[in-house]
Amino acid sequence: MIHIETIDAQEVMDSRGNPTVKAMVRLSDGTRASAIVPSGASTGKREALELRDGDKDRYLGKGVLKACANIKTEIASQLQGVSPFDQSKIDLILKKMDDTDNYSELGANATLGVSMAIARAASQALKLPLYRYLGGSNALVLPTPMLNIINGGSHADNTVDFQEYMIMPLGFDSFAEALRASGEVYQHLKMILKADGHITSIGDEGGFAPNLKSNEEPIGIILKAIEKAGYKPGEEISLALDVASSELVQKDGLYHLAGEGKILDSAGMVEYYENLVAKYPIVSIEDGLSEDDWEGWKLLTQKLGDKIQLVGDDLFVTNKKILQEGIDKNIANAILIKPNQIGTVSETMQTVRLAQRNHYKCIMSHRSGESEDTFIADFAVALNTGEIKAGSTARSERIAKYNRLLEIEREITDTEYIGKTLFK
Ligand code: 2PG
Ligand code: MG
Repeated sequence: MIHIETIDAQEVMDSRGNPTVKAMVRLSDGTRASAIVPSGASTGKREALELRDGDKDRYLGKGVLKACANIKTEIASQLQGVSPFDQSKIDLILKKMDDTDNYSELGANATLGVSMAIARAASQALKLPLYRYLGGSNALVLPTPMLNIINGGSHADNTVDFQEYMIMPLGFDSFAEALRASGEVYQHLKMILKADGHITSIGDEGGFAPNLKSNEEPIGIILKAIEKAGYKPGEEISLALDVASSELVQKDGLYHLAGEGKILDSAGMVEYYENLVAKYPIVSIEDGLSEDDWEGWKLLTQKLGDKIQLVGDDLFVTNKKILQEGIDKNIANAILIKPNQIGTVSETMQTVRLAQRNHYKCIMSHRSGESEDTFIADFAVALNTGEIKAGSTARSERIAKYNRLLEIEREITDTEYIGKTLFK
């Protein structure tokens, strides 16, 4: 029987130049695989803990040597000899090793790295693509991408309060066509910004980061870019926002839109969104209200829940218990899925299953600090999430995911791209 022989770890760099964990696994048949863990900037309070060394002499305190040491010693000793083909057992062992409910002893960067590396090694030992190993023969759906082409908030040093302005290429028959159209819009957006005298430097996720006068202005510019590229806004390409509004709340409990000098309460924010949705082809808003504002979320869901997708990211932090609370209280209708918010592959899958059983849409997601690792591309297909958020069509750590999806689309015979019916 093939078993896990060695587990190792190394501190490597992420796309923002911060250190992160790479976990390496070797199986008894000689198979080797590794995985690199991503890292967020606008993190939810209830996310699993990312263990950082705090030693200011190294990487300004952000080193991950402790997490790597946890992998090399405690985790390796518990998992050596175990079959790599029983992912839920492996992840349960990891969970039981940590007495806290957010991996604050081992670090979720340690547990997730190991969990992903073992899944990858297992798939390679069986000579199966990762999506097939994790998803079985029913893994067929190529996710519709949400491409973040204008960056603001804590992902860029500009005056735009909202974190992400995304395009969703819904009106296409394949992932490849959808990606091509998105790439064309991105290039036209660059030309428009340049012509209007804006800077075209980019933010953490590869989207442009111009200084604009309001949070509405980027929407108009993106619509122009869609048209210039020859596509119909709202038919072929729609818009999605990640407001990441937990970042906007200040001590007074109100939402401060500093870029346009507005201070709003929850009801004011909901009204703001109702106006935007009435005016523009917006199909999805993520974290429209803060993770602590569950009353506001109720109102938001009442007002817009049957019109557009309302995504909980900081709100649910990929946690099935918090998602269940949201389901019980009729809050949001979709969940962002970030494996490092919860700490293992199996727990991520449990949350997706709970969401899908309750007709909440799932969006597989990268973090703003990423790497060349493409696990989430395979994972999205494996779980038929139908949607993925992986940044713009620039910067290799973003493109790696899209290029992997192109590869998967060529590989699968009965592949489905369901953009046209996603919101019908
Ligand atoms: C988000 C993510 C990814 P971060 O808020 O959805 O786009 O950002 O990784 O910084 O939390
Ligand atoms: Mg978000």
